[in-house]
Amino acid sequence: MQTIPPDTEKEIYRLMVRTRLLEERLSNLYRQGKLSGGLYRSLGQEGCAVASAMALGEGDLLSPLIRNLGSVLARGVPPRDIFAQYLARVTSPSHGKEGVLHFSRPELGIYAPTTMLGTMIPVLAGMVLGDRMRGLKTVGMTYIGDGGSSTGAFHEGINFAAVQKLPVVLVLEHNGWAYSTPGEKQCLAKRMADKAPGYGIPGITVDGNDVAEVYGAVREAVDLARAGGGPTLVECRTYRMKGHAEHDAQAYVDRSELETWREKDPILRLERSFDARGTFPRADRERVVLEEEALLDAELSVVQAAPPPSADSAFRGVFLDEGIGERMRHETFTGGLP
Ligand SMILES: Cc1ncc(C[n+]2csc(CCOP(=O)(O)OP(=O)(O)O)c2C)c(N)n1
Ligand SMILES: [Mg+2]
Repeated sequence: MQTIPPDTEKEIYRLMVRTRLLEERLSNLYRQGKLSGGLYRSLGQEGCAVASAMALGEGDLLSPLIRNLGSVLARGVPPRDIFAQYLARVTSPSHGKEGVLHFSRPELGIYAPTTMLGTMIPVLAGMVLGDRMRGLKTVGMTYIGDGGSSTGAFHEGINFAAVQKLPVVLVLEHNGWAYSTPGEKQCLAKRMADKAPGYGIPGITVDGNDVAEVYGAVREAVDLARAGGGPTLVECRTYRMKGHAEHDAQAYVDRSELETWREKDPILRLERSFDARGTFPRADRERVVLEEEALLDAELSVVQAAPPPSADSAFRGVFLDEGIGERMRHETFTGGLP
């Protein structure tokens, strides 16, 4: 397993703090009735999202799920884009028409998830297949939950990626719940990584709240994929510390389970590890937290000043805008598109 370079480890710490503080602000806005839709937290899973995305290289592709705010921040999406999405401002990547993480930033290699769980696996497999046909060595990473790994799209996508030896890294966030359905009612396999040999690909299980383990395993999977070794399934054992979304009070969860996992919090774990090794002293970490607080406050006030989308914009960008469809059809028929 590869080790994390010291600077990357510090950056992972900063990005986990950013993710958590950003979600705390979103949670307050949700309670004030200011968000236009739901809020899906990644509390307790920030390490998995951030460390996996940090293992990608430049030009690689990533499609997040609802618990992967940390992944998109790690790929360079600024917090103001996230605030603007949730507050439905015209300045958001989806121009105020869609909330949550359903937006693309192709220049950062980020592609919006479709809502149907599992479907981004075949989509991403197709994208990296296209890149391979053009001679590029792009790696594609996407995520799936323990629940989502029961879908047909998961099976079709991973099987297709496997037989085509496509450079896909699938991070399976095994957090114990799929909405209110507990793990044992979802799948009888104790290790979700055991699904991988059924497709003839490597599967590895790591502690998803230990960023060193996540980064090491995912980095190895990325390197293997880029070298032509095909996909890897990386199962990250973690825990969903909040309900499915802010409107879900988690009444079905045993409180003692939350207490156990609170001790395994990924930020706390990394802080303890820094202390044990005598690297990245507490005072420096506190500075990071203050910097992140200031950044988020500044970005939020800019976003709050922006307007919502105009009513007539509802009709734009729904279908292919005029001209684009014509051009795409022409380029497809004449072989202009890859
Ligand atoms: C095919 C499909 N079925 C159901 C849903 C509704 N849904 C959205 S998230 C979710 C729970 C998913 O659980 P899991 O995959 O374990 O991810 P987690 O929420 O735990 O991160 C469900 C049932 C959906 N989006 N797609
Ligand atoms: Mg789950």
